[in-house]
Amino acid sequence: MPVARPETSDSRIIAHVDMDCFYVQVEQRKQPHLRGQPTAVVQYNSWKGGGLIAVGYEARKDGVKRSMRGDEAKKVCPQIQLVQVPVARGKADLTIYRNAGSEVVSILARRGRCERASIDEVYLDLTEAAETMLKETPLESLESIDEEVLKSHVLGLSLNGNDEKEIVRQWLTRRDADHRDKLLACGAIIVAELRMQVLRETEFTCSAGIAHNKMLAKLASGMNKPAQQTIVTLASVKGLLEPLPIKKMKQLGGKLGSSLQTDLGVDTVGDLLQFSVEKLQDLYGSNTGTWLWNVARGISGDEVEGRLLPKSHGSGKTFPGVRALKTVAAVEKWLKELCEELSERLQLDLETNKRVAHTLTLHAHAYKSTDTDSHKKFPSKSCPLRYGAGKILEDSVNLFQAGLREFLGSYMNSADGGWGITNLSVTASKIVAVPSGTCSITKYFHGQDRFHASSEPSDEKFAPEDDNLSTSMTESHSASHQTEIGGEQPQITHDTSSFDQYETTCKDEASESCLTLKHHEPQPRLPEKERNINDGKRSYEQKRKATKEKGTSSILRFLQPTSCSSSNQEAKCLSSGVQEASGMESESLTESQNIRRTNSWRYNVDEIDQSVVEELPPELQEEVRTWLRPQKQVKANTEKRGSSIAHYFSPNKNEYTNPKKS
Ligand code: TTP
Repeated sequence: MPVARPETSDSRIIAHVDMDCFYVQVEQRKQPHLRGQPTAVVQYNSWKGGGLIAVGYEARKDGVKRSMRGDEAKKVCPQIQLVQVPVARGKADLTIYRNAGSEVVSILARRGRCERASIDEVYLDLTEAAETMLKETPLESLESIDEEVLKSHVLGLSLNGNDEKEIVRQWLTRRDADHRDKLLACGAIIVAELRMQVLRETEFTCSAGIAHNKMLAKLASGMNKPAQQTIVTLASVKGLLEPLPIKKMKQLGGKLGSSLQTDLGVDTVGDLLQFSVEKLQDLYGSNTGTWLWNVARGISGDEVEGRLLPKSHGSGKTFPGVRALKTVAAVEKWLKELCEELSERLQLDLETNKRVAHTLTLHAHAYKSTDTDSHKKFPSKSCPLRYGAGKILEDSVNLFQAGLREFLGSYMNSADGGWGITNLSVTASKIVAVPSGTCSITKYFHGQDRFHASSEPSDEKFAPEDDNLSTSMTESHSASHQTEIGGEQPQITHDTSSFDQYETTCKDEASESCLTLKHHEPQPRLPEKERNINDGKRSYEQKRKATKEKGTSSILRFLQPTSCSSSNQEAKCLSSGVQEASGMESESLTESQNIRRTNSWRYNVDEIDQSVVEELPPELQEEVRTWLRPQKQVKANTEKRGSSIAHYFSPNKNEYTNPKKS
């Protein structure tokens, strides 16, 4: 849901930098003989020459479009060079592009707060740098201005066939210019310098939009490509926005945009101007109504977040048409590949950036072959993330099975047949820095429990409303982003939403987890000691067997409702920790709901496997062991020490005393 944030200041200087035909540039740097040649990057599946995922500007001139397949591109441009995207584990491997994006980010971050918005997009807050420049060097006294700055496009500036660069020079150096325009001019100089630096150090060109907020900067960066920059002056905002199709605006590509069209007859942003804020609030609620009113006027208070790293990691694959996965075994096989990739990236993130992810989400697109209810969506499911490829796989399989049961409904069992999976992805999100303090186990696991239902995971990656503008870091395969050709071809599409959509939940979560920290306590650990990516190389079956033999393998598994007598309930219990991604559930629970939920936990002390305890951070093991001692003693101990662990495991005294009898 969009969030209405008032402008903090209309003299902020925000830039949006977008790499030009990014994958093509990366491939051209790798194979310099491709430079200057019409080039496109195609997906790994070679059917009909492979689907084009990035098209170089030389090829675009010849009429090649991203919606084409390789064979079609060759028809319109016979000399086109088609480069296949790197492949690993039977799917596209985007590592080379991610790394290239990181190179660029590290350069852009030198002049101001930098937010990595996708694999090839960055927001910069250059307000401070622009103010400093303006103080130090009055623009009217600038003696030489670089060509790259003079090539800027200044929206609203009348050129009248005159020398464009000269007009831009005059605009940049106007003595009587509005202060905010002067800051924009400084922003343009800084961005041009940064772009040239990127070119020198990486050999990549990029384009940029410079404006007073993120929304306007983003709109402008794509207006003049490649290797150019566009400035949005305050005076040009109305003219820029008015003709834009409403569905092209960020967050208006989906249902909200459709409602504006059908219910209010709003086709362009300009059409929205006729509605008062009260009217929009009446129709769409206070927040969304205000946000819409702001959008129509180019108002957006969204801050550039200082974040150089991705907000989530995802691994996914499409299986369209006859390639649909029709058995649980086939799904498990692919989940193994996806989970191993995800685990490797999480491991790398942990080692390199000291960050941990808290939530695992499984998304799928599915169909039922014999069903009137074919529009029903496969529910996205999430659970706390446990490190180690084997554990991620185990949890993903559980999430999948929980989703499948729900998708099929009670009248159909989830055995093989009658259904097909056309898209599968696993995402690790809620990534936070490993805190330097630690938290108590109670708070840690309570935190994890909260994470279960704290957001709508499908919004993180597959928000239908966001499918029009941005791209993101993760390879994902939302149907809403696909251009299916013949319904047969795998299509690499870009997650268009994860970054922007994800921000609010991540931010909230991060601050929330900070609240649980006690800085005087020892260094926290990951929930699992097993973090070795080699884990994933063990077969899933082996892993499962081992888990079964060992008993409960993790504390999260242990923390599940019992009374799994019926097979249905058993199945539910099996998917321990699985919760539907149903919005702000735990955040909005009332006290009584919380009590009810707490009371639903049951456990059996006898079933607690020693390995569960061993998986805990050493400083907490003793606390748990103490608690596991005979009831009386535990009770005395916990009361004396005021430990909250008992409260967590034991919602009420009777169950606590003898859970088996309850
Ligand atoms: P974009 O920024 O959308 O496009 P681009 O960089 O190729 O070209 P432009 O100059 O017009 O911005 O996407 C960035 C990269 O993401 C792109 O090079 C390839 C990849 N990508 C996909 O893999 N699938 C997709 O559906 C899209 C849109 C992009």
